[in-house]
Amino acid sequence: MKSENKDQKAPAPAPNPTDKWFAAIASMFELAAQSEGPEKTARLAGTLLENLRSKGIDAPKPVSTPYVNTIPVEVQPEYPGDRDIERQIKSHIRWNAMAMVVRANSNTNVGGHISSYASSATLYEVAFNHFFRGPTENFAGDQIYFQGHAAPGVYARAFLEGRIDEKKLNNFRQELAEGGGLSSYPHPYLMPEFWQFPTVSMGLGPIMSIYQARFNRYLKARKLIQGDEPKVWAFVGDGESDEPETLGALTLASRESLDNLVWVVNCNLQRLDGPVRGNGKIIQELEAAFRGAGWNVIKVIWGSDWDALLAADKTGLLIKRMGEAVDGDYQKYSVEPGSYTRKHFFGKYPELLKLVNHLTDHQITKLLRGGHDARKMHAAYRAAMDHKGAPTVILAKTIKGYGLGEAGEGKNISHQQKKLNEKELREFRERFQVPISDDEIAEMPFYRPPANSEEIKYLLKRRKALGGFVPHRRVIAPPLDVPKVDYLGEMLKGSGKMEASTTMAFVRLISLLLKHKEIGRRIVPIIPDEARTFGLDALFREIGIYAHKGQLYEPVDRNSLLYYMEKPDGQILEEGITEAGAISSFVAAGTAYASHGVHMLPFYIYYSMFGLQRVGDQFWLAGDIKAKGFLLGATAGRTTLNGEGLQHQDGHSLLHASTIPTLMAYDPAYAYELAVIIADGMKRMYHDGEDIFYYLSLYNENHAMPPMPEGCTEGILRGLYKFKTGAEGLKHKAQIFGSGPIINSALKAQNILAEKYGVSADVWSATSYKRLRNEALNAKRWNMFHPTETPKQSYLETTLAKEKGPFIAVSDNIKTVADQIAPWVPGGLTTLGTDGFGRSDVRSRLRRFFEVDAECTVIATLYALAQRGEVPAKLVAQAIKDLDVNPEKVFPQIV
Ligand SMILES: Cc1ncc(C[n+]2csc(CCOP(=O)(O)OP(=O)(O)O)c2C)c(N)n1
Ligand SMILES: [Mg+2]
Repeated sequence: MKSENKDQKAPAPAPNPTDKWFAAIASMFELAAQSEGPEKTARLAGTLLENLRSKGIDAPKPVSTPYVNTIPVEVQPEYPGDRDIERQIKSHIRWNAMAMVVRANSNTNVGGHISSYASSATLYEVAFNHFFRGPTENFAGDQIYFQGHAAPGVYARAFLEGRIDEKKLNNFRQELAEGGGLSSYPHPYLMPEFWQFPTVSMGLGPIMSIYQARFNRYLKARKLIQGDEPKVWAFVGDGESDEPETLGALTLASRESLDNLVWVVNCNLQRLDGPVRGNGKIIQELEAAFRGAGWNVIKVIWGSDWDALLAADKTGLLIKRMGEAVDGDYQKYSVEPGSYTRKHFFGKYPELLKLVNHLTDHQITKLLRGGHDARKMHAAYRAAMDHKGAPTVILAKTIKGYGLGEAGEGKNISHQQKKLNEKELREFRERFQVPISDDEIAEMPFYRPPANSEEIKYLLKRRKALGGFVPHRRVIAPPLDVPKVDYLGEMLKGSGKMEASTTMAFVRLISLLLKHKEIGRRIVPIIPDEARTFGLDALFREIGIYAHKGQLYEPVDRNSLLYYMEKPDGQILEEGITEAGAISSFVAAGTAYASHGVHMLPFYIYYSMFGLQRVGDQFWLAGDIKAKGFLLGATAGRTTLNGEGLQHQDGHSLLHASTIPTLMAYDPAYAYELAVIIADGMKRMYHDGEDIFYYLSLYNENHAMPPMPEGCTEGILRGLYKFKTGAEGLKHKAQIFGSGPIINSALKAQNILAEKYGVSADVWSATSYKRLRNEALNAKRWNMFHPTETPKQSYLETTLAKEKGPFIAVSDNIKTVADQIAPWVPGGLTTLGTDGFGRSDVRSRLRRFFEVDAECTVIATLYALAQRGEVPAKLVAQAIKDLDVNPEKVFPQIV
């Protein structure tokens, strides 16, 4: 330990109760408590601290405040719009949103949700009329993550705006109906000119919005975009806040000072089954979490009707009562008549009963919650827009199914309600004064006021003033001039005597791409704390790590050539240990062409086991949102990643990858294959504009990288090509497919088979079983529907048709990966793979254990020949003996 430095300034002493300042302030608070009550005094203390902070004094920040609105009525701004017209517009939207769901279900039972939008209509409408900015020539537009289940409300508004016609509205959730329909939830893949961000898998919208806001800053810092900064808005459910992804990245947003980010949590106190926190208060719980994480928190709990009650509450008893009641109570107040609330909420204290003596039961029923009050929401949004230095969350209290009355307002079944009877429809119509006659009501017609009505003129004027319609996804990025494979020429030449892994080859490849004049600066290397593992650490110094504050400290390795360099325009996104965050960055970068009109090329390299398996739903979302880029599952293979064992060894990512329709899945063995696949991928995605993305396995085993053989480009891309023909003049013939470094098992087996057993085996590199299968399926399907025409043959079928002998596949993946093509392999496919949990050990023992080594490949080949009657069974038995394989050995596959 260092000796204490006497010259150092001593820390300020803790406040001493005898200190004159302390004593004065303390006695003032005591006086306040006596006259105003403890609740008001606590609020006073909070406001005082806040005041001090606004004057630059670093006063402590409480994580929770009383259960009242954060913005006091005294500082609430004037409402800038025409509230009557806005209310009418909102009512029409409410009706249409409800009608589209109820209509769809009366015809088809396709589902849909009424109550989420019913609770959030005001949250959206205030923002549509006053805050959301649409894209213009020079502005990307605000980026809005709508709550997935509120989609009917967004469609209903677009209907009033004239962007969606009645037929489409009628075909909500019936996308395959004649003339098309509307997707159930926000899916850019299905409605590419409308939705920007998929949100319906709970938690993904929230986390993506944080990384989107950060990526916007990254683009700006790197001078790839200019002009006004979009606001990123995320509408989140209170139930959704239980997803780890929702709250998991909060501190990133505050650390990065993302004041371009606003979350609105719709606190309707309910989720699907019932209350979010019946015994507690979700708003208070979230407030503490967000404040603790450094966010600006604005609570909008009470509507304007409560202002007078709070002002009249001289003792703070009302605030105390508000704090006492739990969410389960508040839900009850929303379903019971005003008399119930009078008795059970106010009635707990006689003084509070007096406070509401002047109100009828009906008036008590109508006391609004903050999230249903446009003025309160407007004040919150205004404050969020003006807040600097930190992201804002607005916790808005609402009622689930607001306006549905008996049909579901505040009820536990509310989320699932999708049918209303005629009586309920009439009540809804009356409550929101929708001009639909008694004769028509049972038909649930949609209602759109005439084009020249005040409402429509107002609505369009507001959108025009704000730049245009939202949501609106537009793709304006011009095609990129991507480098051809020759640019990666050195990767095609082979490594000579030197051995390398495909991971090392990738490091070389990305270094070359970073130097390319057109695309170099558009490359976004994304790494979740694993750069050193993959040998990418040299990039730290070459292109820098993005850090909005730069580097405020001297890194410990400053004197080394490749030090850990952070800088404001750094190119690498070093995410730390968050695969969920890293894939969110991938999505933000991979969709910059649509959200900013700028092509970016993300290369997200990660530990393959912690990708598709861990955050697979986000990979799926990347397909939906049409993200482009390359995902690199490094340290792939159940046996190539030796030592690490069961939780690390991946043998199934390629199978996961094959489930995502637009994900191209490759398992390259050699550096030149990698170069060919990536060059073609860049062309397909960024030049030809295909909506696809790529997954490639990378391995860490060093082996010789051969030069690229002539004429194999098509085979590499389509999934299979002959790499090395077997010896001539032998009696038997076989075909072995190898992938990744396990191609070396095939090549070694080729030698043994030729030398010892008279078998000439051709060795193939199988780069994409997924692609082979999909092409084969397509051909088969075409043939089925065109039975009288000349059948088509897939690439796989044509390629294998002329080959002789049994087919054997060996890879470092579970067998189902190669088995994808089995139906089209003449005579069937014998597959070797790594089914079962991994083990920690060295490669050679692992490969024997999983039976994917050269010896087991020889045995499998001979056995396949024996089954065809081409060699005697005893030759197989002999080989098992010769090659020292124990036939009774344990095998990890579990039945
Ligand atoms: C990951 C995930 N799990 C479950 C669901 C099914 N689900 C859809 S909405 C919902 C309840 C949503 O409650 P909340 O977030 O409070 O939203 P609200 O509708 O109340 O505004 C559930 C469980 C889902 N869409 N995504
Ligand atoms: Mg909810």
